[in-house]
Amino acid sequence: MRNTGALASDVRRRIEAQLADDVPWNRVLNSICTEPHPLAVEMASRAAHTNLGDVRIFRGTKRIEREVVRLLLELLGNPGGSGSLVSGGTEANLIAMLVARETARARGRLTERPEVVVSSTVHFSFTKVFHLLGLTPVVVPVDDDLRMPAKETARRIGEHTVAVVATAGSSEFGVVDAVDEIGPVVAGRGVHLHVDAATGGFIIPFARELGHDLPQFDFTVEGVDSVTIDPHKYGLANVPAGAVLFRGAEDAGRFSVDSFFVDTPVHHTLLGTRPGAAAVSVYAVLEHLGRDGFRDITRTNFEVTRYLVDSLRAAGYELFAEPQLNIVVVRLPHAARISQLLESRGWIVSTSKRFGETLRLVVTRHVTRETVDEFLPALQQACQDVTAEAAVS
Ligand code: 0PR
Repeated sequence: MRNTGALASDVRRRIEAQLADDVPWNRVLNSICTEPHPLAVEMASRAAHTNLGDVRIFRGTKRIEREVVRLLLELLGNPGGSGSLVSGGTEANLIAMLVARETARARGRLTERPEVVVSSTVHFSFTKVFHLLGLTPVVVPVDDDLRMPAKETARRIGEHTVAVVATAGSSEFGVVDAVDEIGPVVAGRGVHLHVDAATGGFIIPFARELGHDLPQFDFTVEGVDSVTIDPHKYGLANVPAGAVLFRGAEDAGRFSVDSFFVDTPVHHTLLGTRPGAAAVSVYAVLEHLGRDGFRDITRTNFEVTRYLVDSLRAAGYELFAEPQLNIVVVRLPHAARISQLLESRGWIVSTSKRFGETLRLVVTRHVTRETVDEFLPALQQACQDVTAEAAVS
C-alpha cells in the first residue's frame, strides 16, 4: 500500500480507465449475467453500506430480504416455504446440498459415503460443493435431448443417496430437465430433490405464460425439496445475488450456525457479513417490473433468440441442438480459433471444452436484433480468416 494516499480524482481516473477497458455489453454473447436494471443499480448503491450479517442494525434491510424471499417463493409456487438470499448459484447449491446431507442425517440415512445423483450436464459449481462437503457424484448420462432421464435417475438411487439434482436451464445449452417426470420418481424415496434453476428460474415461469412448451420445474412438482434461482442472471439484479429456496417452512434452518453474541440470530448462509445491497437491488427489480415486465423481457429475449437462430441458419450454420431457452449452440469447425479471433476484434463468445467444435451464444437483455446484425458479419469474417489460415498451414 502507498504511504501517502492519492487524490480521489486520481483514483477515480485510474479506476475509470480500467473500467473503460471492460467489454461493452453489446459485444458480450457469452454471459448469462447482463447489465442490471438501472433501478437495481441505483438502489444497490444507496444500500452499499448495509450488512445483512447484523440484522439488529440493518433491520429495515432485513425486512426487504424477507420480502424478497417471500416473493421468490411465491414465484416458484411455494408461499409457505423458506429460503435465503446468497451470493449466487454456487452458494445456493452448496446450502441446498448441506441441507440435503443434514436431512439424511436427521432421518438416520447418512452413510459413510453419501452420494448425489446428478446428470452429466450438471453445473460445475457442484464439483466445488462435492469437494467441500465430501459427497460423491453418481453421474447419469443425458439423453439425446441433453436431458437427465427420469427412469435412469431413479435406478441410480441407492442406500448412499442423499440427493438428486436436476437442472432447469443448463449453462451450456439452456436445456430444462423434465423435472415433472423426475419429481414423481424421486418422491417418497427419502431422498432430497434439488432443482438448479440458477439460469432458468427467471425465464421458465414467464416463458410458460407466453405459451412455450417447457416443463414445470418448481415446487408445484411433487417431490421437489429445494430450488436455486439467481436474480443476478435473468433476474436483472446486481452481482452478487442468488437465492436458495426450500419447500418446508423450517427447511432453510436445517443448516444453522450460532454466533457468539446474545440477540444475534443464527446464520443459515455461508457468508456472515453479506451485502444488503443485493437484497435491495432484487427487491427494486421485482417490484418495479412485476410479472408483466418480466414477461415482456422474456418475450423479447425469445424473439431475439429466434432471430439469431433464423439468421444463423439462413447463413448456412448448423445448430448443435434446438434451443429451449435463450442459449444457442452452433456446430463450428475451428471454434476455439474463431472465438480467439472474435475476441481480438471485440466480441466475446464461448466455446465448449466438452462438446467438440461448438460456439455458444447467450441471448439476454443486452442482446438485441442490432447486436445480431452486427455480430453475424463479424462471425462470417472470422470463419473466412480461419479457413484461410488453415489453407496456408
Ligand atoms: N448453476 C447453473 C445452472 C449456472 O448456470 C451457474 C452459473 C451456476 C449454477 C453458478 O452460479 P454462480 O456463478 O452465480 O455461482 N452459470 C454461468 C456459467 O457458468 C456463470 C457465468 C455468468 C459465467 C456470467 C460467465 C459470465 O460472464 O456459464
